Amino acid sequence: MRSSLGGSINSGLASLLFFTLAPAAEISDTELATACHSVMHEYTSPGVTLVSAKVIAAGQRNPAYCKIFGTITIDIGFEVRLPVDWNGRFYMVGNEGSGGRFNERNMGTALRMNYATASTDQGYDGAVEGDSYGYNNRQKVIDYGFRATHLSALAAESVIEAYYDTPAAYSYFVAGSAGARQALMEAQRFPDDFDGILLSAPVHNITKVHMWGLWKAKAFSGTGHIDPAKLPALAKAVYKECDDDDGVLDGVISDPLSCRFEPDEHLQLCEDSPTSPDCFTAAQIAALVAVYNGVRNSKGDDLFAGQPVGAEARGDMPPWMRTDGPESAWNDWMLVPAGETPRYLNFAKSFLRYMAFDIDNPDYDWTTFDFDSDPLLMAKASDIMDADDPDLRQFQASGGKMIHYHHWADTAVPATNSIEYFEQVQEVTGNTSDFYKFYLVPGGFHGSQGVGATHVSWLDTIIDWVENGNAPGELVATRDKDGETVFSRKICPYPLRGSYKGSGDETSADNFECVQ
Ligand SMILES: [Ca+2]
Repeated sequence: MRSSLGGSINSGLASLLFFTLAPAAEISDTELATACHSVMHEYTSPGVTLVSAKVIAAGQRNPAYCKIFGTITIDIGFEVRLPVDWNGRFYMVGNEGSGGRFNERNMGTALRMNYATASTDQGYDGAVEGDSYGYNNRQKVIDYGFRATHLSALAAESVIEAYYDTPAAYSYFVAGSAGARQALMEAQRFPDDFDGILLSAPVHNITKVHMWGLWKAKAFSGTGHIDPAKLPALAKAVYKECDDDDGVLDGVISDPLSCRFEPDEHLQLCEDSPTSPDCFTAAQIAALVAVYNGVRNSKGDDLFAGQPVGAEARGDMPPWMRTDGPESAWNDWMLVPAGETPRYLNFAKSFLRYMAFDIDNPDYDWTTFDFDSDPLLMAKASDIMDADDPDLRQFQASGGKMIHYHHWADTAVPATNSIEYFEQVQEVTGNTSDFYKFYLVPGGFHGSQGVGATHVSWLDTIIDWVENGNAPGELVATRDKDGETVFSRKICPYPLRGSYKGSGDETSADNFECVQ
């Protein structure tokens, strides 16, 4: 079901046929360089310009590969990495954060597994254009929204075919967070681009996720500010109410939605010393209620889901957060010390200044955002950038398969936001089990294992579904430390959830079952 640009594809590389005939070791550096360069010189496709082609020798962390950089009319940049020892598949990666550069890290992961891989810059060079690239520039916003990902996917597919003289047998899009918005865009708008899509923690309705950022920032400003030193007291109160709801006192809250945690009832109110780490003022409790309940306008309409409980305790953070050790997922994504700006607010500020409204205002003051009137003013931005269309019937009809998962203790994007999307798709398509599976993973933070068991062989699972027709059901997740499994848990297709059977080793998934 892969697409092609329909351009003139060079097939002059048949003599090398790396992955089918000749072992990599028999190809000389000169032959490899010639093959890599000839793609650039001979490939033609409307609107696509290949700018450079370089052979990268095998290193400690990468196999030998041909690295192609190209542009697509006008501002879209893309990169394709073509391993000499190819597994016959295409693995496109999504972007991170605000985009504007290739996702080197994830391309590296794909390359080490011998996939041909590609990344787009989403139509702008972040190092040159900064976060103001969309300033009164609709075309840039469309590139970022969906066009750059789609056109880069098509260009990469055709470059792969030109280089290897055969198309990729299967194509996958693999991404989390901001990149998972691109993944859902592909399923919604370009259902023939990929055979398999694996996505996690999507920022799919990006206008709403930024609105959620503003809501958090407003709640925790002024008298609502809470110093992160109070997090242990908050975590203790939450876990006291809810840790054993799943039958096991294990530091993981498996079903946050069944937890009844009421800040005004379960937290200690400060009487004499509001700076004490053990208590909360009335204003701080009101801020917590607002954040746990979610975004509301003045009429009380529900605009965005609230933060599920279970992310307050310290857990493992992803390496890119550059922390010294375990931290609460509320650090930085919820609470910051007085005088600091949380990262989500910096993202939201840029978005409101240059992307959100029909006429951009670089001086836009985020504190003026009106939750009654301003969501409507983002309608056009939403049409372009929100990957929230629940109608996946074309993706289903084309035979695509999609696995979507979300860690329950994610504080960058609440898992409830994914639940809402999945349920909307179910409403449109009925039973999704032949093409779309959704999993919630208890205890995981955004992009890290947090306090839970989150290691699941997701990639093998989507490949087995696409290539062998084995639809995934119950899965097993492990929590690993220093190469050893500390404990394992059942991961269940939504709406099922894992529950302790009541006896047996609590560290083994065998003693858990998926229940309604
Ligand atoms: Ca528990």
